[in-house]
Amino acid sequence: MPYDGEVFLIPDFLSITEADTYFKHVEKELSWVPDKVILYGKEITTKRTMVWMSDSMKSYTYSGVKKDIVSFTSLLNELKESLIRVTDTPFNSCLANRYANGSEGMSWHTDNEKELVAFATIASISLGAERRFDFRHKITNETISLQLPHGSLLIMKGVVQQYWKHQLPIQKKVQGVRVNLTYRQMK
Ligand SMILES: O=C(O)CCC(=O)C(=O)O
Ligand SMILES: [Mn+2]
Repeated sequence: MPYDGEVFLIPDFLSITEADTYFKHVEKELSWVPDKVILYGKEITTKRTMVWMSDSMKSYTYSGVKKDIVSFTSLLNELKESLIRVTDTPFNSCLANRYANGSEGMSWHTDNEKELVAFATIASISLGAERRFDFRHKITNETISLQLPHGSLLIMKGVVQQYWKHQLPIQKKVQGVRVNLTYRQMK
């Protein structure tokens, strides 16, 4: 980021072989469920699917909607341990999102839920189809776009969530599945 927070992208954090292994693993082993979010006061079910994983918690309520939480698979726990070493952040949970194709995305938001440790680093691994990822500054409206390839690591750090929103835009031309793993530090 030019100002107000730090973002790092490591496009080849995982080798293609490692990324393929993780992608197959999450496709096969995770029980993907649609997300429920409150939009304009109404509960809606998203097309994208998700899984929450945590070291300890069993459920968590966000925007009035209760989410089930499962334990880490051993492979995703190994990835957590390596991200803890690389970023020096004690991650204890992971939100996995699955987008079946480019008609699914996630609209503008910040990751600043009260359950998250404030200003804590978030580590985001992308698997599968490459997608664009946008940041928009809350005051200046400056927009910055990145490409998130298979096996990349995006690190969001410091005050970035206070000043910038982010989105995964819909990209109708993208055919393939994308999975995103965001490792987080919950209170
Ligand atoms: O899929 C992505 O890259 C973004 C996901 C995201 O922003 C979130 O889970 O909060
Ligand atoms: Mn987010």
